Order: sequence, then C-alpha cells, then structure tokens
Amino acid sequence: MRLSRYFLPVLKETPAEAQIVSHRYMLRAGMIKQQAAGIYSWLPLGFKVLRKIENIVHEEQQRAGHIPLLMPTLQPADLWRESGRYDDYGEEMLRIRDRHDRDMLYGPTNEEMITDIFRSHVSSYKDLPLTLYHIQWKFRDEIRPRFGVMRGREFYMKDGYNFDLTKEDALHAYNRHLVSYLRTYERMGLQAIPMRADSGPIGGDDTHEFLVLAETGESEVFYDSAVTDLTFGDREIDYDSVEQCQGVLEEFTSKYARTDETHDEALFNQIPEERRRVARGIEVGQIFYFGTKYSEAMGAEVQGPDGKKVPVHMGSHGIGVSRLLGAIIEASHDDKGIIWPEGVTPFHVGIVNLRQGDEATDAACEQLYKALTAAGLEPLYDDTNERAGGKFATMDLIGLPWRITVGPRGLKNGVVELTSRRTGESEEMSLEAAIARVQEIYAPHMG
Ligand code: P5A
Repeated sequence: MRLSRYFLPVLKETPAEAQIVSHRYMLRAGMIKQQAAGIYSWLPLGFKVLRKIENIVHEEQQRAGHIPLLMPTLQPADLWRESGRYDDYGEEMLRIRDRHDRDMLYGPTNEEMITDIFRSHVSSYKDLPLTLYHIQWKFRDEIRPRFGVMRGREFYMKDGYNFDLTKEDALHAYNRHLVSYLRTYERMGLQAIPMRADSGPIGGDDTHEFLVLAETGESEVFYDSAVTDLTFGDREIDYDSVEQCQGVLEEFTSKYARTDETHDEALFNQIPEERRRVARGIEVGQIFYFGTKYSEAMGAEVQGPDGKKVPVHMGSHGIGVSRLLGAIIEASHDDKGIIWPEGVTPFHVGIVNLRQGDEATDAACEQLYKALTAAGLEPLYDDTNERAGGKFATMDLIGLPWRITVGPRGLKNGVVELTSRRTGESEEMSLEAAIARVQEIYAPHMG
C-alpha cells in the first residue's frame, strides 16, 4: 500500500477521553473511531489488524477440528425464555421490538441459538462429538463501557460450543479448547495465562479465563510466577488424543493462577513467598463446561448406543477478538507508539523515502515495494511529501515491526537501512539483502 493512496487519519493530539495507552494509540493511529459509547467504526488500519487476529483464530479453531458457521446478531427472545435467561440477563441485554411487536434482542452470546440449531438437526450419538463456532458481533449494554475496544458494548467475539454424549467427552472438548487457545494467543505474540475463574451468567462449575498480564487490566489476579515460564512453543498436538490434551492442561493449570473471584489466600500462601504474584490482567478468553444446563432446558437430546434419549453435555468457549487488539497494544508498546508482534502486524514492513522526488531514491523505493509485494509481503510505502521526522513518527506510532529507510546518501554507498521497531537497532545493507532479511523474518508467519 502506498501511504499517499491509503486512508490513515492519524491524530497529532492525544484524545482527552482515552485513559489507557492502547485506547490512546488506537485513536491516534487512526484505527478506530467512536460512534457512540462503546461502539466503534473500524478504520482501515484497525480493520486490518482485526482481520489478522480473526484469521489466526479461524486457523487454530479449524486445526483443533472445530467447524465454522455464522449465526445472526439479532435473536428472538423466545429462545431465551426457554432457557430461562431472558429475565436473568438483566440490563446488559439490548432488547428490541420489531414491527410485529415481537421481542428480539441483540445477542450477547449464543448458547440458546446453537442449542436450537443442534436440536433441529442432530438426533443420534453417532453425529457426536461436534463443536461448532462462529466469529460474530455481540452486544452487551455494559454499565461502564471504557478503555476503547477493551470493554465495548458492541464487540467481536469468537464463540464455540461443543456437544458430546458423555461428561468425559465434554471434558476432553474443554481440554482441547484450552490447548488450542494457548497456541492461538502465542501466535499473536501474547502470553495468556489460564486461570481458574467464576462462571457468571454462562453457568457451570468448570471454567478458566485466559489473562494477559497488564497494569491496566480490569481483573486482579494471583499466581505462582512459575506459570509465566511456560510456553506452548511449536509442539505438535494431536487434538483427538485425550492424554495429550489432558497433559497440556495439567502442565498449564497445575500451578496456582486465579482471578480474584476464586482466589484462596490459604492455598496461595503455600507457594514460596518469592514466587507469589499479585497483579492485574486483561481477560482475553474464557472456556466453560456446563453439562446439560441448556440441553435439558431446551430439549437437545440424542439417542444413545442403547437407544435411550439423553440430553447432550455441552460447553462454550469465547475469545474476545476485538478486545485482543487492546490487549496486544497494552502488552507491546513504548512511548512512541505501538509495537506489533509479527503475527498480527497490519503491514509487514514500512518503507520510508527520505527524499521524495529524488529520482534514484524514488526508483529504489519502487523497486523495494515491488519486490516485497512479489514475495507475498505487504509493505506500507510512505511516498508522501512529509518531512523525514514526520514519516518516522507516523511509522513509530502505527508500530510496524520493521522499517526500511531509503535515502540518497545511503544509495550512493549501495545501502538502505533496516530498523527493528522493538529494539530500535538499525543495520545497513544492500536493497536485495534487506528484502531477503524481511522475507526470512516473516517466513514462520506466512500461511
Ligand atoms: C463463551 C463463548 C461467553 O460469553 N459464551 C460464548 C461464553 N464468555 S465471556 O467470557 O462472557 O466472553 C468471552 C470473551 O469475550 C470478551 N468480552 C468482551 N470484549 C470486549 N468488550 C466486552 N464488553 C466484552 N465482554 C466479553 C472477553 O475477552 C471474554 O473472555
């Protein structure tokens, strides 16, 4: 993309309403625009990152064997009357009446609707196990929407639902989700720690939240510092293997890590003092096992091997896709702006032309731009007439992890400069070497 033809409405001033760094940078970098409290337009740069995150979530869900579909944002109230949650959900539910006076709502989650789909089409245990998921907008009329996309009213969520014949099978689905979430967050450059949590209005006893440690996080968390040494890495997991998934779950959840809702001071105090941590975290996902709560209420039954009808065991699993943008920025920024991890960056590399209009410099930038594009990478070429300082400031703000700077002086010596946004370190090299280096950096992130 050439910056002169892009739509990147960066702000010079820091917007007064933004209290935390991710919100400030998302507004300043022209990624989002607030349209009403907790409701945002996603401007091109923000939309690009949202799509990258969404794609990683899709890939990892499907790797784990989960099947995508798409349910609507608007739902009939009657489904929620069946589960009993229409009244329970309270003020957070946005209730709408259509022209025929029918009660509708903007879905805050989809347990009821997916259960309805299931009971309409599945009647035998032979069709199990089954996990369906979608990535769709949700609405929760939060009492205090704040921190930009972090606590929105309209927000983008991946929500998945498993249907199993037995509790054991459903617990395997739970474990499988935990494993696939670990992998999903790591691909985004995030460490998200699974913590024992409280199930709230979704219900059930078994639940873990995934938290990214950040001072601005809304949740207070308590953990054994040993959990932060764990990484999923590039291990290959057979998601059908009960033992393997169980093994990973035990590895990642056997150390103490809890949110304030489930915190147990006596247990916490058994950890050696130097490893006890009290911190804050951002909840980027949550998984639940709730058994037959919805299937019994809504008549989602299958015929078992003995011919008898039984309600299915279910769980649900959510990832805060739009919230993740805020969480990643909270975890990765400096005082100049965002520092995107390679896995989610909106453009792979920025090209800064130090002397727009200089024939040799323009030609070298064009050559770079074309070669990077041909290699399947997406460069953002600042071909505007802005002075060099302004170009650098914009690149630093929008946070592309790599920048290639091209100027007449370097070109005379046959070099351009490759700079890491994270370390600030620069290296001079030939144009060809810079292209090869950027390709090499992104090789692990290309599909
Ligand atoms: C699991 C999927 C559920 O709703 N039902 C379907 C279950 N879980 S949850 O924990 O309530 O939400 C899942 C994730 O969505 C994100 N989230 C939000 N993001 C932005 N703004 C909000 N107001 C908001 N509320 C929830 C969180 O990341 C949460 O973990």
